[in-house]
Amino acid sequence: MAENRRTLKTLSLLCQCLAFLAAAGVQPCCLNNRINCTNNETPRGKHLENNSDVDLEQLPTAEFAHVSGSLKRMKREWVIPVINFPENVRGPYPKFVVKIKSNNEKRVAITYSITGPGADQPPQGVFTVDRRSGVLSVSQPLDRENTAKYSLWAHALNEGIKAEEPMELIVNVVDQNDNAPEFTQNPFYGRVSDSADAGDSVIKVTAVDKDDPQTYNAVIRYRITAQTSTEDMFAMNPVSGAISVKAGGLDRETHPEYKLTVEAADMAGGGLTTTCAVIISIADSNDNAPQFTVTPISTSVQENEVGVEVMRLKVTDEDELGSPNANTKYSIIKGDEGGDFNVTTGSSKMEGILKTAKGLDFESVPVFTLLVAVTNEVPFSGRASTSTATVTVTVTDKNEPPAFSPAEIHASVSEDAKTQSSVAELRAKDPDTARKQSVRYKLHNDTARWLSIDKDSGSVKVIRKMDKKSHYIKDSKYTVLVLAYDDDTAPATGTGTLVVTLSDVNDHHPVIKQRKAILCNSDPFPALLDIVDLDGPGHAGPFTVELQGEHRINWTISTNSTNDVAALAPRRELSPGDYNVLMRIYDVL
Ligand SMILES: *[C@@H]1O[C@H](CO)[C@@H](O)[C@H](O)[C@H]1NC(C)=O
Ligand SMILES: *[C@@H]1O[C@H](CO)[C@@H](O)[C@H](O)[C@H]1NC(C)=O
Ligand SMILES: *[C@@H]1O[C@H](CO)[C@@H](O)[C@H](O)[C@H]1NC(C)=O
Ligand SMILES: *[C@@H]1O[C@H](CO)[C@@H](O)[C@H](O)[C@H]1NC(C)=O
Ligand SMILES: *[C@@H]1O[C@H](CO)[C@@H](O)[C@H](O)[C@H]1NC(C)=O
Ligand SMILES: *[C@@H]1O[C@H](CO)[C@@H](O)[C@H](O)[C@H]1NC(C)=O
Ligand SMILES: [Ca+2]
Repeated sequence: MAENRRTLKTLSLLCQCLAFLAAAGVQPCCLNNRINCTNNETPRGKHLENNSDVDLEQLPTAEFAHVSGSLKRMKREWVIPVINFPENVRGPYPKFVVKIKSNNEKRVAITYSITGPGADQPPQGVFTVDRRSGVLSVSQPLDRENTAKYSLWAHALNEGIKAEEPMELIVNVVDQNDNAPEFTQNPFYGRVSDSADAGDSVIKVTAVDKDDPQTYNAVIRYRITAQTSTEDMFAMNPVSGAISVKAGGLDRETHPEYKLTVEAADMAGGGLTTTCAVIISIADSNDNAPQFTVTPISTSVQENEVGVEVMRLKVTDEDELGSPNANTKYSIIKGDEGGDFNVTTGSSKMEGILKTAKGLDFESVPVFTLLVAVTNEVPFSGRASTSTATVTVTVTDKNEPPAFSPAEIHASVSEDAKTQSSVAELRAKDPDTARKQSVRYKLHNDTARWLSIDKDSGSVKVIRKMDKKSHYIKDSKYTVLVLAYDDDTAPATGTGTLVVTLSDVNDHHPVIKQRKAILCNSDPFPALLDIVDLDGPGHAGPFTVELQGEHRINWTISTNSTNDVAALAPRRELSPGDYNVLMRIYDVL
């Protein structure tokens, strides 16, 4: 019973102590950047030069729990009072923190000590205890940003023997606003298109504050303090630090860059401040259409020239040169229905090169009127109207050569053709209808000198016997290049090919090779007679063989359409002896 009562008493004492500590806890008195405060209203923080001016009995006290009964149970119920002590307290030091006290103090001589980081472990000696009085003091200003909390163990000894269970003392370092916000970088670089609208975000800046995030010491608000332009083009969200476009109308062409000064202030805007630069570059957008420098434009081009440069169309663009907003593309939107022209972009990207895609024909279209449009590589972002140029292309006439149609003329001549016999009538047409010209003809490589041509009419004749066995003949053909030229001062010449096929003449008789044949008189195998004809195909086999007159009585003959062979056989059994058989052979069927 006595034990219980004592425990209760101790607990109630503890509760008083807790309440007292809470009341005496030093509040963060140093708001708004005032870090020179000392608190003279409560003993905590009082300078302890000597103990004589302090009434020890009236100091806030942390009492050891009385050890009795189950230690475990005690420990669980043991609530450690937290001692709040502000950082940056102005000297002189040491300063009083709390008095530790054992209930056995009255009965026996107690000596006090503290252990733990800040006492006997690094940072050593921040806290010290008077071994006789139990007065715990701090020896130097505390820095919350360095150590926000100290855990010390208080010990009470009687003649070197533990008189109490060690008590844990937590010293919470109370934050003072001793750190200004810091921007995470300086300057910040932002970029926004010059076509951005009001409200479009540009960049978000961030500042951090080392002070206690649980207090206003670390609550940051942002604002823009200066903008380069006369008009305020940007707005800032005070809480997030996001910068956005305040009003449209940014123009890279006049203001390629803006410089802002932004401020971060803690105490939710009323405390310590830091500034930082924000450089915002205005990105180009395609808000200017490229323009042709001259319009309309006239030029001329020679007919029949493919891929020849007709002209270069120069353009200007106010957007950022070299970017897709200024680089150009071209198209012919009118006047080139036949696909005679082609416009490509020059290497500078600021000119269009008009070329002929086909050979132009002066005789069919002497003048083209083209409408060429220019755009950028990317679409226009705003309202920009496409610039066009009218290009008048005059086709200049050129002396064109007469042309053979078809270019290869085939003719056939008998190999024994008489001189002056006609071979072919050549005709070449002159396309220069706009000029009065007459066409002349010429043989180019009649190397064998067999032919003649009439200069005016183009009539080709044989002038010498053509020899089929000549080395000029290839595959029975004699090939000669023929020329047609006009009577221009600078004549134009067209060429054609005359292919003369020498046709064969039937100047050989077919003959039977065998003059004698022997047959059996009874049931004989026919005598096979070979037929020979020295003419070429067309004038040789297949052959027709006919028996003559009375020879048909005793004999029969047949020919084979595929073989040059005649089969002679007796009609009946003949008496042995010599027989003359008369037959006629034709080299036509
Ligand atoms: C802090 O110090 C300044 C100048 O020494 C003084 O004017 C001010 O009153 C002091 N503040 C407090 C709370 O003591
Ligand atoms: C400290 O104590 C001594 C006497 O022990 C006394 O002379 C001195 O004035 C005291 N100092 C202060 C600041 O009270
Ligand atoms: C124009 O010429 C260029 C290059 O010679 C070619 O790549 C392109 O396809 C041509 N365009 C037309 C429409 O012929
Ligand atoms: C004439 O020239 C053409 C083309 O080179 C050739 O094929 C032909 O055999 C030539 N004719 C003669 C007779 O050399
Ligand atoms: C003709 O040819 C056919 C087949 O090629 C052959 O059967 C026949 O005997 C031949 N006649 C003569 C008369 O050679
Ligand atoms: C036909 O054959 C018979 C009998 O061998 C002979 O008498 C006769 O002279 C022959 N006729 C001819 C025209 O050879
Ligand atoms: Ca542009």
